[in-house]
Amino acid sequence: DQTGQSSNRGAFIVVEGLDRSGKSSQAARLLERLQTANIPAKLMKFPDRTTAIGKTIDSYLRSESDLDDRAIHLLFSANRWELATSISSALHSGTTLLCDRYAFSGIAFSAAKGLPYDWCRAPDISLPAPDLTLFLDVAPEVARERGGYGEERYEKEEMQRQVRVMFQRLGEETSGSGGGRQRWVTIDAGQSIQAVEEDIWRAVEPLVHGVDNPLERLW
Ligand code: T5A
Ligand code: NA
Repeated sequence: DQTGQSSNRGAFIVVEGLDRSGKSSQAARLLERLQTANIPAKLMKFPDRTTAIGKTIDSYLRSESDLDDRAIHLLFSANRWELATSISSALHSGTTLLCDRYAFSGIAFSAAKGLPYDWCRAPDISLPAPDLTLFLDVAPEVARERGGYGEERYEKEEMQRQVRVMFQRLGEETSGSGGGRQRWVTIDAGQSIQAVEEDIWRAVEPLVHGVDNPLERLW
């Protein structure tokens, strides 16, 4: 465009991490920062517990119901697919989209339970791919000390340890040759809330005026 800052679409930025790594706190701060800078931005969250599928997921996570491991995995993925069109239309209308958890959580948690990694990845193939994934990395023993830990199904230290290994594998695959333009940045989430916010801003700032490359599909 005339300013030379051509921006075909908004950036798709995903925040991932272990339970209690500070994703929601940081996503909210980032949204506020973008809005203060007059950048059109929107925040989404997965699981989106408000839809019919989301309500089933919510009940499962709060241990009010039980489901086969594969069935719940597919519901988490279906919950993303039911919002995939709104993700791409928001991006193409120029909105920067922040997403609190996405397909990487889907794979990491189910694979940590023992389901085959490739099987876990299959239902998320060809979802809109983030331009940037911020992985908030924190030692499970640090996360454990934070507010609210242990209230939901997966918030046990041994499970979180397995999940962390899976996230590391996903990060290597995403930033490796198969990842196209998709970037994976690991953030030390064991720091103060303000220090984490600054590290995140450094990674996000180059994308806030929009991106030119077409929206990719996962894997
Ligand atoms: N899941 C999810 C799957 O199995 N498959 C999937 O496909 C998906 C999408 C629910 C569960 O679902 C699983 C993963 C999860 O186990 P959720 O709804 O995102 O996922 O979980 P929540 O309970 O909402 O969020 P988390 O537990 O992950 O917490 P956050 O968002 O990481 O942390 P936040 O910001 O709420 O902070 C937690 C506490 O820590 C403090 C905060 O003030 C708060 O008290 N805190 C800090 N304290 C010190 N230093 C810092 N830097 C801090 N940052 C935050
Ligand atoms: Na959260």
